[in-house]
Amino acid sequence: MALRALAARKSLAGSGFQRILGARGLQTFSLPDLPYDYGALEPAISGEIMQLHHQKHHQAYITNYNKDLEQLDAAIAKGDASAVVKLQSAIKFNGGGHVNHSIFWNNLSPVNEVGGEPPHSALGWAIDQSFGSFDALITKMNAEGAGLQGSGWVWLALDKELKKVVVETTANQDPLVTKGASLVPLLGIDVWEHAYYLQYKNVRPDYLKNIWKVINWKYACQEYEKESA
Ligand code: MN3
Repeated sequence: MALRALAARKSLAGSGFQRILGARGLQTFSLPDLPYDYGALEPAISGEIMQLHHQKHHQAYITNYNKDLEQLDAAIAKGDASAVVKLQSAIKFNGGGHVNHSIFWNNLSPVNEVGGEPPHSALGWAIDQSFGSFDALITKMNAEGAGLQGSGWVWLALDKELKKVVVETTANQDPLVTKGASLVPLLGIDVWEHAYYLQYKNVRPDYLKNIWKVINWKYACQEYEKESA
C-alpha cells in the first residue's frame, strides 16, 4: 500500500529537485536528470567524469541523505534528542551534497550552446560593479578555487542583504547558506578531486581554466534576475 505513494513523484517547479513519497510517508529525494548528455561537455569535462559524478557521487549523497532523514524521523518519534543532534553533521554533508550538485548540473551546458561568453545582462553589470570586469571575476574564482584546501566549492553568489554579487568558498559539501542566510547561489564550481581527477589529474587550475568554456550563464542570469527582483 505504501509503495503506491511512489507514484506521487513530482518535480519542484523549475528547481531540478525531485521528491518522492517513501514507505512511511516521508519525503525522499531522487537523482535529477542531467539537462544534457554525459559527453556533451567534452572536451572541457569528459563524459566518463560526468557519468561517474552524476550516477555514483551525486546518487550516493542522495541515498545517504534519505537514510539520514529516515533515522532522523525515527529519532524524533522516539524522543531521542541526542540521536537527533548526532545526525546533524551527516545531514549537512549528504543533504548539502545533493543541494550543491543539483545546482552544479544547471551551471553547466554544452560548449556549442553557450560557450564561455560573459553575460550581457543585469548580472554582467553587477559583476562589473563588484569585481571591475568579467575577467577579474574569473581570475578571482580560479584563484580561490585553486587555493581551497581539501574539498569544497567556489561560488558566485548574490548577497541579498548587501545587494551585490560576491565570491565565497565552502568546505566539503557545506551548502552556501552555511556562509550566510542572505547568500543565494548563482554559480557553484565543484573543486572536489572527483570533479576533475580522471582527466586533469592533480592539476586543479587547468580544470578551473577549462570549466569556463561550459558555464551556463543563461541559468546564472535567470537566477540573478529572479532573486534580485
Ligand atoms: Mn561533486
